[in-house]
Amino acid sequence: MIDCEPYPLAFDRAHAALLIIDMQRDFLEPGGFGAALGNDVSLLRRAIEPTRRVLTAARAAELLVIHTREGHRPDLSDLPPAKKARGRLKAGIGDRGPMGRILVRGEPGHDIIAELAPVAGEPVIDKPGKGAFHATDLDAILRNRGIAQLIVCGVTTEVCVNTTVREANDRGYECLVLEDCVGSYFPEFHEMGLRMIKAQGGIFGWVGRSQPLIAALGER
Ligand code: TIU
Repeated sequence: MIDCEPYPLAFDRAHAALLIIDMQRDFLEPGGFGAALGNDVSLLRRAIEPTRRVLTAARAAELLVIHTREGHRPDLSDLPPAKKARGRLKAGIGDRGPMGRILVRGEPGHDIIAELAPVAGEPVIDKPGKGAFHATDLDAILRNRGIAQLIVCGVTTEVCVNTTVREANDRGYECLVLEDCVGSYFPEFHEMGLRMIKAQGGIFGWVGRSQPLIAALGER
């Protein structure tokens, strides 16, 4: 049992995967797209070290580890015009940004930060939306491996993490979101994003901290 809210989760390590969402340079690094929009990236960077510890423990426990990245094809054929237009940005998705073309696959800013770089054998899901299930093969990969529980880390709490947890919940997965391993540019949205998941008896899933999970992964 893992200590978390709204009540302890019966962790099933044989059918669990670690899902790390969008820990990309453009969202987390000073000088990236997120920072260029005026956001304080330190609010996201707090999640890096706890996530690195969870990743190390998950690899040692031979859990399936899956990484996601938000981004689009270089020809932008998978970028909805409505998403392109949103925000009325001078430099938006597909345009030149501080770290290459913004949220375009293959560009430096689209890459996962070095601290959490995927290793061989860890699927990387390139997703065009906020949710990791929309228009991806994530569900197929999870089902083929018999995964029923997702340990969720990444950014941002109320956007891609929340959207993905809601998608996962509707598909029958149990999600445990690690609150010290997720982050938002908006502290109030972070707080409420977590509360929305665990409210009403865990309407979308569970919220806990990394340490109890790391301890559980260390048990054999
Ligand atoms: N990964 C993710 O959350 N993408 C976003 O666009 N997040 C924002 O908070 N904008």
